[in-house]
Amino acid sequence: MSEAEKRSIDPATQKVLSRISELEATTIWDRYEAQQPKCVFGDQGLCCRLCHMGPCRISKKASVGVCGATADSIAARNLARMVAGGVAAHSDHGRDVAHAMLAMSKGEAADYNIRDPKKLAALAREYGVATEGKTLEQLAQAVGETALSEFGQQEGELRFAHRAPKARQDVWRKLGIMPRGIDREVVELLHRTTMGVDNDYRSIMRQAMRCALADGWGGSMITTDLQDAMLGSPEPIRARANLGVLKADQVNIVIHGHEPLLSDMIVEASHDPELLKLAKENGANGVNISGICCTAVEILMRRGVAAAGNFMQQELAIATGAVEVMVVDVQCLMPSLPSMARCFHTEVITTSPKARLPGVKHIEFSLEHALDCAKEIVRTAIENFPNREPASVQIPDEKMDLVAGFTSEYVHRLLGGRFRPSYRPLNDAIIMGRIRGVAGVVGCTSPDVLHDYGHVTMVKELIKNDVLVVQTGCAATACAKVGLLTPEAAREQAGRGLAEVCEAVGMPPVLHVGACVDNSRILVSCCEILREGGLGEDISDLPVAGAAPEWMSEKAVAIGLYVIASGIYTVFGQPLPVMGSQAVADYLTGGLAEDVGACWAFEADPVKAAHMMIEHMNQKRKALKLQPMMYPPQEEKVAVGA
Ligand code: BF8
Ligand code: SF4
Repeated sequence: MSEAEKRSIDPATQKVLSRISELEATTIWDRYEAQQPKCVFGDQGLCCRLCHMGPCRISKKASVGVCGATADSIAARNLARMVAGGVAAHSDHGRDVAHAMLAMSKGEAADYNIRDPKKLAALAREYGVATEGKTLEQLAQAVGETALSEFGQQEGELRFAHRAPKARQDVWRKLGIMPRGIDREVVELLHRTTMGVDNDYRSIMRQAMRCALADGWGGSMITTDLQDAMLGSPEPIRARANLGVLKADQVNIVIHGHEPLLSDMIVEASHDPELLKLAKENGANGVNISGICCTAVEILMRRGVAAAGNFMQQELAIATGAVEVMVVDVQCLMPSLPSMARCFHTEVITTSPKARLPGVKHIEFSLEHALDCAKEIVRTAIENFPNREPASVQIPDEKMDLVAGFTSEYVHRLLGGRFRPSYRPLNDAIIMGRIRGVAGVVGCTSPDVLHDYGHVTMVKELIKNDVLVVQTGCAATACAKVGLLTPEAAREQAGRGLAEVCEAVGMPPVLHVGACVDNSRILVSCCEILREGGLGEDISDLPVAGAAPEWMSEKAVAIGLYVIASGIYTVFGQPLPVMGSQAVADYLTGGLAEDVGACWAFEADPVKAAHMMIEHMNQKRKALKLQPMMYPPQEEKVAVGA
């Protein structure tokens, strides 16, 4: 096995990695190796740096920190702060979208409009705004203002939390974790976890849940819904994924990060006749846009723009030698990008005032001049094309077809038909045992594990066992690259029951529902399934499970926790950094179930993890007294306990 094969199962990634070994550049994998072995204290959650009496490390020699903090409170505080970081990232993105909607409504963001007026009207009604006789701008103003007020709200309950079934809302109220205001929950969690405040790990974890819920049913949900209204709600769309989408004869602009307000404009600018003419004059056959990470997903879902890769592939895109500009906004940007770019002609451009890289060109994005800013970026890329060294261009061939864009609203229509939109066919398929349940397989890629292996292996095992899979973010890109996001995958790889359902409506067995903020769509779909009837009263009754087999980000921890606090059992590939505290580990993997009806599990083997999820679904099916599965498994399955 080559070094590259030990790092990724993706042939395109392997090819570029082999090439990089000849360059004066490191990749995330090299730097990961240089960091081994991991610091045990940090890895187990037993290092505290909260005040300058420390840093403190819990060991046999010292069982408490200088202040007396135990392993339990240190591990819980560290994890809680990861949650706060993740919630802040998703939610600050949402805040900017709300600002953009408001600016647009006042004529201060003239390049934007409302592409989905129906969704805007539905949001206005949900927010209690009378819609009759109102212009789109008036509705956008009301929705933007209400959404913004959710961030600074001090008392009461987040509005979208009321989308959850009544039984779930009761769980949250009883436990005192109903989120009040998005910023408030983040600030309170940070306050509670400073030196000498909350030192009861259960109490810390409850506030962590409240904060996480303010993301899932607040910041992330606002992001998803307002973006849909402004940029258009996704509908199934064909696209391609992997490094092979880069084009040797065109100007390549790779969009990387998370916020689609600018990337949407860059796509627009790439069609500008004047810029296309300039590209020709510079020797290029056009301007080719592709993306990395969640920004890629956002424009893939709405405009069919290709995904060049997931998180672990960002440096590799540059290392093809074919990228004129990598334009970044916020989140998951490796600070190493400029050094990789220096090996080639690639220009990295930062655009957000919140995310700068030293020595890197900065073209600041503003709502007022969005299209002009996008055009400047496209022009910079075109003018950089002649600097490309054709001899150093090595683009791997790999690119795979996919279908993406399955929002909760679209699935409603897809299953029930235009005249009778309904989740009934899905519920019936679950009740009758054609589909065992639904799994959300989401999250990052990481050098901690073999790249893409966890996602692909887990998803194949799940669909083989008649589990419908929904995906977001880098996980979806991993599975897209091997063809799992095509309708054909149903016939070729899914169990018989799932294949029958997919073939009847022409959908893939793995539904791409969007970026990481769009995990909120999965929550909404769960609510819809419950409302349709026959599968219980609460989200925790449903035969559903979540997983993040290759997680690495604080955002993944925030998502994991809000998914669990919403009642969904979730398996992470690598344990959370709390294992140094038996009490916290036990609470997260067991005690939580008493509080919120679901808990975490950790399993590195994706096949075993898939069977833990399957077993969980079987138990929920039993509790609901659903019919036995219609068809026996196609082949012997690995026997794994729950
Ligand atoms: O928010 S899956 S590596 S890109 S954190 Fe980052 Fe993880 Fe990818 Fe999108 Ni989500
Ligand atoms: Fe040490 Fe306590 Fe300060 Fe943490 S808060 S560094 S455990 S003294």
